[in-house]
Amino acid sequence: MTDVKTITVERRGRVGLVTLNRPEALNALNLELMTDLVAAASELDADPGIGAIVVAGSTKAFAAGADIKEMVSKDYQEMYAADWFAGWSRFTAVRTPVIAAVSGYALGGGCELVMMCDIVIAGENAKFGQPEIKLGVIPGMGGSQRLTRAIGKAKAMELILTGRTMDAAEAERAGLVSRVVPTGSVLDEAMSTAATIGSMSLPIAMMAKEVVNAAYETMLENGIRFERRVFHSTFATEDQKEGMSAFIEKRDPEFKNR
Ligand code: CO8
Repeated sequence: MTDVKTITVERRGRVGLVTLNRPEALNALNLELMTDLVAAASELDADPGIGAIVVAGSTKAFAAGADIKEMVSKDYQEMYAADWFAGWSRFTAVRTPVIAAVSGYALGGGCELVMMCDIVIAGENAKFGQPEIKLGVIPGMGGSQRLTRAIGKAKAMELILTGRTMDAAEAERAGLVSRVVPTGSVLDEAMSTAATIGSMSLPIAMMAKEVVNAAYETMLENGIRFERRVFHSTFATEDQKEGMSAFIEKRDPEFKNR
């Protein structure tokens, strides 16, 4: 597979490694990156020589969210018409097991991408959170639904309503991550877990993934669609413009409606 700008793709034995590559924006998930990542994951998924996929970021950031600069000036009509983020459903349709190797920030859309993966190996420096409320929006890539299922309502409410981040130890206690390892070992641990899965029967691993997801995802689709529509409607508010502009201008937001 040819490398594209926003990601790199490698095949190591039966493991496909996709590395997010927008260091200048802490791997913020813009449309181009989403398209590239979804295409790469789909291509690896279709390859019977690949038994597991690892998605990794950099040491500083797995991904610091959806790209605020790309979204700041959009209005409700544009968000709704483009069905912004709907492309991620192709990532969750991947049948091959996917492991997130998380170091540094996994915030907003980055945390939501982590939760779309099947196994999460986190470094001690990992930080998880849904800070969208500070930007005058809400999670839009499944965070309100998946975080609530992963860590329970009380903790999900606290994180989503305050924008507070969790460190790796808290995320492990809460059930968001599979295992915490020293930051320098995250990729090795993720690759070795992937190699173990890759040594199993691929169709059986796919079946195992499918049945676990049946427990986790029943009724999830409706919730995801509802969340995305409400996310789009935040773009009809002045506070979304103010929250996102304030981030880009490196100042505190002055929300009109508080
Ligand atoms: N989008 C665009 N650019 C970003 C993002 C982002 N999410 N995060 C960081 N960057 C950029 C910064 O603007 C900066 O660029 P520049 O050098 O041009 O000013 C560069 O990356 C480095 O960032 P910082 O200087 O801020 O780095 P720090 O180490 O000081 O801080 C933080 C790191 C704490 C991670 C900080 O960058 C931060 O708070 N980022 C935003 C986190 C956030 O709010 N994420 C949620 C985004 S909204 C979202 O994900 C919604 C998802 C669900 C709905 C989907 C929406 C599309």
